[in-house]
Amino acid sequence: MNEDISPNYKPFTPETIVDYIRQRPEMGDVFRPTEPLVAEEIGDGNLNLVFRIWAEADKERTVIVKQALPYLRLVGGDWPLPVDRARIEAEALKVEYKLVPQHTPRVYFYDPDMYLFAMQNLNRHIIMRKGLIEGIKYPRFAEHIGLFLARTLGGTSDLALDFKTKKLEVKRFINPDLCKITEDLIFTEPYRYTERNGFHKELEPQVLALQADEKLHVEVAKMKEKFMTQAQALVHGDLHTGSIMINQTETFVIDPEFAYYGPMGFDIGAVIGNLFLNYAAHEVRTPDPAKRADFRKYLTDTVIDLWHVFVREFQPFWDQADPINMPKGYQDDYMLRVLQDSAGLGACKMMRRVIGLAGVADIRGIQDVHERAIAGSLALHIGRSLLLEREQIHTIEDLVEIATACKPTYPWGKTTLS
Ligand code: SR1
Ligand code: MG
Repeated sequence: MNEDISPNYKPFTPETIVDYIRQRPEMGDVFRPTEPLVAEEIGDGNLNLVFRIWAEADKERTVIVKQALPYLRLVGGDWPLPVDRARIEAEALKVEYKLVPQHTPRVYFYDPDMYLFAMQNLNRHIIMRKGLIEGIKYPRFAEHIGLFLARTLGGTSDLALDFKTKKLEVKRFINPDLCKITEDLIFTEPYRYTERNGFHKELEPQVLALQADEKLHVEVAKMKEKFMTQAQALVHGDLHTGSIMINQTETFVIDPEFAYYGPMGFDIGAVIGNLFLNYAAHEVRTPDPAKRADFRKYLTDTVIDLWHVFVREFQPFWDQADPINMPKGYQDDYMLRVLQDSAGLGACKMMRRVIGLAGVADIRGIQDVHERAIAGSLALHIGRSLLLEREQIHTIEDLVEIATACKPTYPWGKTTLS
């Protein structure tokens, strides 16, 4: 990493952010110049400071300020990270807001000296991962995320942008250090020994088998190459269910600091993979078989529906395509490749969340280690199958069939390990 940080940069605290935000002219519509404001730091992610600020007299007048730290918060000062990622995130949000404002928070401003931006506070929504862990269904999610994916991926691809704009956009969103995190944490470290991996000892036999499976490594390498070389569209880059704020009527996608030009399947696969991580977690989180089957049907119906919405909402990009350059056969082949990429890339994202650094609460939050291993085992089987069998997938129903045929391995019996 080689970056000159602005000499004015300083990380804010809840005390100092209040004066700063009061002085920003862009906040004039939200706050009055001298009124008392309250702030708290609410960042529980892996990377940044996040402040919630509101008017003492009216909690509804509120903003979120997100500031990049020059290191990875999850690990500390030993892992430096470029603060320019705040610019990438703010610019990606602006692109997404133009394409799909109903599912993107509004950005008020970006400050290139402080590497922070202010955005709409989604205070009537919760992180989707938390809701899914509790077994809450979101009936409008498939429609919303299918539309978000189609508009943001189609709308930033060569199907929508002219030859020059597309290349300049690729340049504007070059994001090497955050892409390197993905290359290491998703495509490399889960498949070898490293101290950063975070699986429990109970899962070791299955992890060691994956780490010795050369056939699997070949397919992971193909996915990594795709991630590193295919500048197909502006992808969010980290579209797991922790990057989605939701309620029964609305869905917003947040946190695109990993945005760059990459394969569409990386985002679609992230959503699908995270729904299947939750599916795996309910193996033990919902012991009642009828309730479990019901919630899992919601999850698999969501996977199926979101893909169909994606295809439907992507169609306008094909309707304006040159029929000689891009005949129907090419269009069908393109969509099939996106589907198979979603399976393969989503599978890699599943396996990393079980084996590597930064696991997901769906699985790592299961207290009993034996139960956690069962859920993790199922997630690994689903990931492995989707990756190895992705070329046999021709419809989204094929994908769901492969995933739902998987079962966890129970070789270890009840244990006292903790
Ligand atoms: C080291 S950062 C760990 C993870 O957090 C983000 O959400 C990304 O998924 C990244 O891989
Ligand atoms: Mg994030």
